[in-house]
Amino acid sequence: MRRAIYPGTFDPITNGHLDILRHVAGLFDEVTVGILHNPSKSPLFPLDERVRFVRDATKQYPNVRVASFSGLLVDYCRANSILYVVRGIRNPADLQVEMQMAQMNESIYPEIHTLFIPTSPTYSFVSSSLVKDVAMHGGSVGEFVTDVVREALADRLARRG
Ligand code: COD
Repeated sequence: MRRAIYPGTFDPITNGHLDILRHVAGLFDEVTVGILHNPSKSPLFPLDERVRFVRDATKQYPNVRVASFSGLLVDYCRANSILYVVRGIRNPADLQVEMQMAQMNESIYPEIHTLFIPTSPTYSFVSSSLVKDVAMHGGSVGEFVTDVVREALADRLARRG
C-alpha cells in the first residue's frame, strides 16, 4: 500500500492546505494528515479542535485519515510504514526551508522521501497566520477557510470581547 503523510500545524487548516490535499488524495492509497501536537508551542486552537476542523474538511476523501503526532516526524513515519512526506510550496522562501527539512528528515531516515507540490496561485498568499490575523482584526476570511473554521474564528473573537 502506498502511504503518505501530509504533516503540519494546521492552526487552522486553510483552503490552501486543502488544495494540496486534493492532489495528494488522488496519488496515494492512504494519506494521513498528521497534526503536530507540540505542548511547548501555543497554537490558537487546541489539538482536538484542529483535528475536528481537518476531519470535517476531509470527510469527502475515503482514503484520508487524520492523526496527531508528537516528537520527530520521521519516527511517526517509521512506526506507521509511511515512506512519503508531502509538503506544499507557495514561494521560493517555502522551498528553501522545506528543502532543508526534507534533507534533514532523509538523513535521519533514508527510506523517507519528500514530495513538494506547488500551490495553486489562488492560494499562494494564504497562510494560517494571516487568516488568523485578518479574522482577529475583523476582516472576512470566508474565502480562505471552511465554514466550520470561519465560525470557530468568529467564536474566538466574540469570546475575546
Ligand atoms: N497553499 C499550499 N500549501 C500550503 C499553504 C497554502 N496556502 N499554506 C500552507 N501550506 C503547506 C505548507 O507549506 C506545509 O507543507 C503544509 O501546508 C503545512 O503547513 P503548516 O504551516 O500548517 O505546518 P508547519 O509548516 O508548521 O509544519 C511543520 C511540521 C509540523 C511538519 C514540522 O515542524 C515537523 O515535522 N515537526 C515535528 C518535529 C520534527 O520532526 N522536526 C524535525 C524537522 S526536520
